[in-house]
Amino acid sequence: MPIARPAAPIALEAVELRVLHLPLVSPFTTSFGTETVREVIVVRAQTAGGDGWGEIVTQQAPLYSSEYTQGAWDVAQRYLVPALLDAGTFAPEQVAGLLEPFIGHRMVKAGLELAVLDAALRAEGRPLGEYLGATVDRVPSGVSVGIQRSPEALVETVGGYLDEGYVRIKIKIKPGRDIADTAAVRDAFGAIPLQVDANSAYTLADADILAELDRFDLLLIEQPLQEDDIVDHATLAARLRTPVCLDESIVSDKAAADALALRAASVINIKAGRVGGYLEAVRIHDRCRAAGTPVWCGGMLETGIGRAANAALAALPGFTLPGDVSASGRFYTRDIVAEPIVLDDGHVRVPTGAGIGVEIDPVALDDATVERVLLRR
Ligand code: SMG
Ligand code: MG
Repeated sequence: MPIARPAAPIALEAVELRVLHLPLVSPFTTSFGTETVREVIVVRAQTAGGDGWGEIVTQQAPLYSSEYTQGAWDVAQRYLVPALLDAGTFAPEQVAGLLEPFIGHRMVKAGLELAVLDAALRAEGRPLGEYLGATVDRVPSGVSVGIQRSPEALVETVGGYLDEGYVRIKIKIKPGRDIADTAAVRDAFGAIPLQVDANSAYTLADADILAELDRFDLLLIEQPLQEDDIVDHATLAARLRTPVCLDESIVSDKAAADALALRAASVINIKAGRVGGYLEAVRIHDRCRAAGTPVWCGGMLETGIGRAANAALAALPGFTLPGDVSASGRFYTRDIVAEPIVLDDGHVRVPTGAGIGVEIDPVALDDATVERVLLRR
């Protein structure tokens, strides 16, 4: 269902942007690199009716996608925030249209839209989950596990997360760290819900190796090939028994429609940042639900801001697989929100407070801030 009841317009007075550096509890390694500190941009929309918060989920370097933090920092100040400040009074549903002339930069657009949406919903006393169409009050929590030193170390790390109660495990793979890692986890833990994420590390020439994963009865393989390899993904999907799920390739509802039409994916990972916002994310959800295609909510190592919003999104009825919606403590010893997201019986609660439903911890926010700017009308 599209948004049942739109939000009331807000009068945007100023936008504060901050670059944060948040140390990770342990290094996070994917096929494209290792992160030890999360660099992220937090957005505060100051409106006549109060503040709203959003998060721009770019990474320091353009390795996951073409977006990166200093590029986001520049384009936000130079073009996107001024376009919103010039518009003055508008509804959250108008943000995407106001920013549409500017090509790409979807993570920036998503962060700005979320801040405006949060301000509007807080002013109305409406929770984001209710606004987006959530149908449950908690969501099953999966965890994304980075590549470890060895398959043995991976088993130990996965065991720790299972002990914490996570209901689904995703392991990162890359060429040379795929079959043995997956086999080690299957051998150690039996029939747990398990999936793998390659972050574009393979080509169609690797199809034989990827087909070896079929014997592990995985929930899915996520983004084996490059972002723009839609046809190759379709070719690969026809060869594998393991369902192919797209992440990086799905940059919009249109991209989702094309991928489904070409049978390039039978599952879709929805990330609001990657697709330009929570409203576009709902459109993809609606499309996939109508097509009978399962979706799940991806993660971008969000702070409590994006993590709370993701829990709301993941509560929509088409999210039939557990998402990468884990506890704040999965990545951070100290989140920037007053109520960190916690794991409760393998689930994360959908916040019930107005807007994103979590309050910012101003001291934690200040302590993590490395750059800050205020843009006014
Ligand atoms: O937020 O739990 C999280 C991270 C989940 O693995 C995760 N995200 O490709 O799905 C993905 C990656 C993107 C970020 S990698 C640095
Ligand atoms: Mg992924």
